[in-house]
Amino acid sequence: RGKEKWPRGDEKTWKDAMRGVHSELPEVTKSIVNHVQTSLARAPYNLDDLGAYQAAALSVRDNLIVNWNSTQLHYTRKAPKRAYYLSLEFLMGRTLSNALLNLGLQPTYSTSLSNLGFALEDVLVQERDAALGNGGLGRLAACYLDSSATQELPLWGYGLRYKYGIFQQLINEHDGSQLEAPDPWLEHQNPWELPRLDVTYEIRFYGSADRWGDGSGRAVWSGGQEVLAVAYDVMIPGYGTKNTNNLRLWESKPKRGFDLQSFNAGDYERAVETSNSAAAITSVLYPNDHTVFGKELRLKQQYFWTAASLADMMRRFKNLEKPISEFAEYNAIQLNDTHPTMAIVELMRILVDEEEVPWDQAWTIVTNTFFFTNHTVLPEALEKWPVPLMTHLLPRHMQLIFDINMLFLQSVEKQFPGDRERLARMSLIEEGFPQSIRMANLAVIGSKKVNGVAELHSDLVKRNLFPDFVEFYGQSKFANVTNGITPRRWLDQCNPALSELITTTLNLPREVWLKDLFKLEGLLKHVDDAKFQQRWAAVKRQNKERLSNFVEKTLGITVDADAMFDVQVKRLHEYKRQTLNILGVIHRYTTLKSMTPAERKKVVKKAVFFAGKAAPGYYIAKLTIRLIVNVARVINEDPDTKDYLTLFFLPDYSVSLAELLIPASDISQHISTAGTEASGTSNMKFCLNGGLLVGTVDGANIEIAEEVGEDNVFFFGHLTPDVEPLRYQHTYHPIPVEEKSPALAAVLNTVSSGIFGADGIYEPLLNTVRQGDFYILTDDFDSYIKALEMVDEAYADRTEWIKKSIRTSAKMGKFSSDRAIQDYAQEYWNIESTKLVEE
Ligand code: OAK
Repeated sequence: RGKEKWPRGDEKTWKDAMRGVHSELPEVTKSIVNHVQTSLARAPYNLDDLGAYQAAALSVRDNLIVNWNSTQLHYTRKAPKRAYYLSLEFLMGRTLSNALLNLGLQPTYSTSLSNLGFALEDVLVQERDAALGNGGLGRLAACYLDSSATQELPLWGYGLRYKYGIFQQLINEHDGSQLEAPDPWLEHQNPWELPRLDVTYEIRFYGSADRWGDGSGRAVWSGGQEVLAVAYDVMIPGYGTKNTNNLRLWESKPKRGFDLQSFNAGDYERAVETSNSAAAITSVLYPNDHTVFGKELRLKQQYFWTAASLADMMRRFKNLEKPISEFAEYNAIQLNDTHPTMAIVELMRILVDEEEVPWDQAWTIVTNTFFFTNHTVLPEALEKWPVPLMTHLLPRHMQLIFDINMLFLQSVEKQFPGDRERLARMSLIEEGFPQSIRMANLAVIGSKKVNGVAELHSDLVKRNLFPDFVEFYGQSKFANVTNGITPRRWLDQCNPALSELITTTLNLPREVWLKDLFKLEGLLKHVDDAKFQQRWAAVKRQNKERLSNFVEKTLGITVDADAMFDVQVKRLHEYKRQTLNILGVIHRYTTLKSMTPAERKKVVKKAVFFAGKAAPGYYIAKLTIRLIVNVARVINEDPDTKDYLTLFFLPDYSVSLAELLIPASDISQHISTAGTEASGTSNMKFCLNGGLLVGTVDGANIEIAEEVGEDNVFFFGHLTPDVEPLRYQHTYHPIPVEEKSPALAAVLNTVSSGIFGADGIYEPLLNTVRQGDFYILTDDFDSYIKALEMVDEAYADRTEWIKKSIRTSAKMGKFSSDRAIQDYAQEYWNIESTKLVEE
């Protein structure tokens, strides 16, 4: 560090704090310095940004723990009905900035850190993302935790404490392909969790189940292997309240350090193996999104987590000393997709086998406790577990599933006598070799209500996924809760400049509009105010520069912040059609190439950004990444066009990267084949930050357009009812691409020609379009290109564009996750807010 002065910051502040000469110093400064000295055992002389982060985090954590403790005590004393959100994924991102915002301590920490020689923004980025999720489903769970605490609802999350989160994505410099590296996120200590080494449960696998044989349906399950579940609690602060909720994550451990019996018998290897296999359960998050592989370890994860969570709830319920028949009056359990469906069977097991509740009464309790959300209609995501695997791993649960199924089918038979095909369709067991268990059917029949995540999606759930169940139970069991996002993280934290502008324009404290997002409508009356328009545009410009600086630092390429920023960020999947986007980019590139320099000067400059991970085994998705990266290499080097079009694939998409990208977008793309994207939530985030939307008539895009007006959304493409007939046509009466869309055919040929990489490496990807074209790119391409032309035209009129941007943001009230969580609380769980008050 040469001549730089040490310690950083104000020497007297450091010295006084360390010597205990405290009187004049702010509490926060004392606390940070104290953590540097004691918890970190470090001196100020070599403290770097990471050390400052750790000390600040530990100091903030002290505040959280106090609130968390009081909240939990408050819940225990008041004993309200509680809700539990069971999710295999919680995509939390960073915590320090969120905790500072929610506690209202941002300015204080900023000042104290600055006196100690650190800039808050440099300190915040030292934190590693908690990335215990794949995509939309996991991030939604995180937003709902934020909203439940903010709304002072007694809700806990339950999940797994994976040792490795979602893999880190690297791009192979040589060929542009995706590489995966592990994400050992717990390597540095994690200040946001509280290990509860005393809260443990023994979870059984394998063994045998013996029925009592007395007609009661009861059985005894014994033997097999027992694994220990250990609780880690993550504190979830609410915004503008002291209420601090809990996210309990389970870690698996061998029950004893070693299997002593094998150890003593001289079989050291086997002894260590069982201990490995116990720890393996919570070792890694499965990196597949929307696809199931039927691996035994995944089923182990699901059971381990649901069994530990239910044992925990049961213990808490028993402390209330209420009759077991009242279980559902005190507990509501939300199933985040089918992953936690075994909880239904496990609660039956506890009630019937352990609590000796008669079968019918047990089933009534179960079906009043659970609620089920479906998050996709894609068939490859429908979980089905082989009967032989379930019989081996969870013999008692297999018996219970057969019993539940028999009684259920009897009631179907009663309502629809003699309809065998209906019985076969509705059965929990799918015939085949081997037979398998339909987890979605089990989730439906075991739950009080079933919901989709946007209006269109909820209709498709009823019409395409569960039509027989709608006929059987009636419409009222099936409903909709349109997804939402937390405006705290997705506006105030990621876009402080816009938040500030909104606060001054609305002339309301931000605490007010951040808790009642409909207040944003107040912006509408300023939409024609030229000064306001300028400020709005200046904020967007500033965010674009922030992104440009990041891109320059990470990729070494300069981005012109004058260009229109066009962003598509999400998991790579054929249904999301990143392929359509990259083929559109190539079309724009070849069009530019064919122009004269004078013509080019009239074209709207554009920078296109992609980011997103592909599942490690998803060949076509990985090939798409490779194409994007290699097209970027060609385009960004082309002297004819690089002033007008640049293309970037930003590696390792994450919550934190989203926080940088979203505020910088002018336009974002949500272009799934109609009827395939259940909702989408990043579409809401972009719009909230004043970005406009290019999209298909799909998922929540539709409801966004309803709010902001169709003239502020760039819709294109075929509608949901067209998709099936088109697929039929592709199969039985195919029309060659050349006829359907000459423009697309030309683009495909450009790729085949080898200018982005020879040897036909992209042919398998191109063939998904040329043959079969399941996601109807050939049918949508021309209207997609037209929509992008409309975007160019609209963007050229700067003032009109800014107005569209303001109007869009102003109408996002509906998409706050506060609205969504209140809907669940009132219409599903029947729980009430309970505010923590100081005593
Ligand atoms: C992941 C695995 C299995 C089933 C569904 C998913 C998933 O992430 N679905 C996504 O959920 C989001 C939250 O509801 C929706 O916004 C996305 O449209 C949906 O694809």
